[in-house]
Amino acid sequence: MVGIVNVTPDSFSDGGDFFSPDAAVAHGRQLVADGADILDIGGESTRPNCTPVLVSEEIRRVVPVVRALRAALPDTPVSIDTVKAPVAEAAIATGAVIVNDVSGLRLDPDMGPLCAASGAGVILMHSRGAVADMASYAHAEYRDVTGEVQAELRSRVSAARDSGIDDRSVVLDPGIGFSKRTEHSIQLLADLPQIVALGLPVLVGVSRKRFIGEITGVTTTADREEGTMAANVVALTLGARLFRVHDVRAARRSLDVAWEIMRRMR
Ligand code: HH2
Repeated sequence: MVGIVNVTPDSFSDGGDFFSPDAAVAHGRQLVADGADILDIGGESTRPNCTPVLVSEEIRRVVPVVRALRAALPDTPVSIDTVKAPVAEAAIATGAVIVNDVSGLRLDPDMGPLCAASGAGVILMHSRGAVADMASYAHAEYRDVTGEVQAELRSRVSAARDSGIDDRSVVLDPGIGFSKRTEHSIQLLADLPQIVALGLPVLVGVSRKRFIGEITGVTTTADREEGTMAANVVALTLGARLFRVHDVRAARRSLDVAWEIMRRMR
């Protein structure tokens, strides 16, 4: 279970809630108490038309939070959600051990070599385009969404290998809601076994996303928790093994119950 700590003023569901380091650290502690195994710290929103964040500002946002969380929760691995190698480098120097790159190593040529040299774990997420438009529909044209996402993820795995990253450090993520319309996100989740077939652990990030709002009619992002639970449980049954969520307690409980049943299936 990966708990989300957004140190941003503008994230789509919790922007501004944990923008001060103290609030972010208190939130991280709560998420771990609720059952998070990993905390994912982000200092830049990917919501469409978000304000670009300078490297120096992103470092200023995330490094104190990584440092404080490492001190407060030394047994909880910290992941840094960034597409910028200098931000990842600063976070790793402060104790982060996983790089969550929503561009799948596409946007910063230094990211792959940095991850290889540091031995960090790497989440390779599928997306298209730049940070400002990757969560929009600007590049959401597909003839076969699952086939194309699978092929593009395979090429990101090759890029990771070319940088010297060990396959054992890599997790794949289909990038739900990134360069995808609602029908694409739903189809990808339904076809998750084809992403699992790439042979690496799969993470899904469905938490509170737009496709849930479009299915249920729920516009308030924080009220999309029931839909989030349903999508996570289905993803678990289809092979996902890591879940990036805002509401860790509800996700932990629902996935623990689903898993107890699943592991006895004959
Ligand atoms: N989704 C978001 C951000 N980072 N990382 C991975 N690996 N997978 C995801 O699905 C994913 C992600 C978007 O959610 P959030 O962090 O809540 O919003 P924002 O980008 O507005 O900060």
